[in-house]
Amino acid sequence: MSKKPNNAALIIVDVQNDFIPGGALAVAEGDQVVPLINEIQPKFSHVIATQDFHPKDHGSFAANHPGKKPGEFIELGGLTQILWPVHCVQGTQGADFHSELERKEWEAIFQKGKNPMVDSYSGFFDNARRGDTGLGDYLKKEGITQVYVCGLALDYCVKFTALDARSLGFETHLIADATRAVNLSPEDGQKAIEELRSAGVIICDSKSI
Ligand code: VGL
Ligand code: ZN
Repeated sequence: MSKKPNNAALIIVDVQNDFIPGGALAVAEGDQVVPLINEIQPKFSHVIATQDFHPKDHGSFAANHPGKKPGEFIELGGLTQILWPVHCVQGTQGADFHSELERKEWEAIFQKGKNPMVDSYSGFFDNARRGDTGLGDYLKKEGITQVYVCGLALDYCVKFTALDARSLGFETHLIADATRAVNLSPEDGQKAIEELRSAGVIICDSKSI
């Protein structure tokens, strides 16, 4: 298929070493999205990435709450927060993008999760919807009206990025085979797809791009 029009953007969510098998918050088969994403990048005139980029004192890390373990819940800044292993700490190799992920087409990287008091799954806003990364304004300024979302992890950052894109009025596509889920519960990935479909997100796969 030929190149997408200028009003379409690919958003690559958090394809970082800590989300790849062997990483601190490994997503099963997370590495398998890399060749698919590399294959479709040249089809887009706009390719944008997000990067989970936490300070080491981030409140979502179980290690910063004595006696707590990953998977337990706390209250953080008034929101219920699930605790994660330490991951994607600024300046560490775990926060770097997968080494085989092609980056030459990227025009911007939006970092998130920098405020220690609030987690940020979406590439647009933090979980309290107060902090704004600037991604929405950027897309609008570039005249983008359609976004295609892929990357890691389907049941967290990919899902919330796609839901926010939809709520901001973008025609939003999920490239389902170019994502993988954390699946803390076994059905979380499938539930995320159903939730996205109900919100008006179009589910597609990389071969149809
Ligand atoms: C993510 C959990 C914590 C993700 C980031 O990229 O999906 N999940 N931080
Ligand atoms: Zn994170």
